[in-house]
Amino acid sequence: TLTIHQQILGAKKNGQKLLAILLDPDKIVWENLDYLLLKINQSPATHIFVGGSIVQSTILEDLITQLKQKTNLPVIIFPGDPSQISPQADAILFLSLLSGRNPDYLIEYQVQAAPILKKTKLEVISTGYILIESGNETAVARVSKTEPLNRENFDLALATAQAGEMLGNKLIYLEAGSGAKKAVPLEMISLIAQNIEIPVIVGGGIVDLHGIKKAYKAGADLVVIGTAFENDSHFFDS
Ligand code: 1GP
Repeated sequence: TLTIHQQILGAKKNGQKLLAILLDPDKIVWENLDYLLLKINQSPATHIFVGGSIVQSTILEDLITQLKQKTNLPVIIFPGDPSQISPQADAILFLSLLSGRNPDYLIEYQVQAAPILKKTKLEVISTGYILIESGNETAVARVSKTEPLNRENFDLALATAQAGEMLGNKLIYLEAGSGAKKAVPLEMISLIAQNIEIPVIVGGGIVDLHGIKKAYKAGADLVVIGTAFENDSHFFDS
């Protein structure tokens, strides 16, 4: 069977667009979980991302258990720090925050996480994580104490993505931040998607189905929806 990374590459090759629902364990209303899972199963989502800037590990574990029992979608950890590792997930985005200059998020947390990950069977998917200015301070910027890239500096964003690819990352994640006022600029997505080979994930501040479609059209291979679905479990109904 194919790894999740191979499936993403295959989808890109076939022009099939992917969609991840991001669940932050801290924001789950547990009484409504079964209904939420039903809505996820009815949605066009192809992946579930689980994580957040600050999450208690037991809650992460509980959520992943439920997801593995009640959906068939691959569950991928999208960690805010090395405590967010659960062997029950299918894979983890092994992020390096390339837009920032905080060594903790560039390499220190990865060093801490490596021996823990070695003891699990999790598929580790190295991902160049690039935070783009979004018109408001987002949790990623606050918690990582890094500056996002200027949303008008396309050259810098492209060079950062290309450096991420040359470093051997398997994916590039263009992130406006959860609850971003402005999503990643479409022209920036398109410039980067055309000038790297690896798949491009785009998320942050996408609040309607039209926004998803536009990101795909610009060249996103996988779009992440967090807040919009969190606020409205009928988001994907139409
Ligand atoms: C955040 O990209 C994700 O890491 C999703 O952002 O919550 O704004 O959809 P939203």
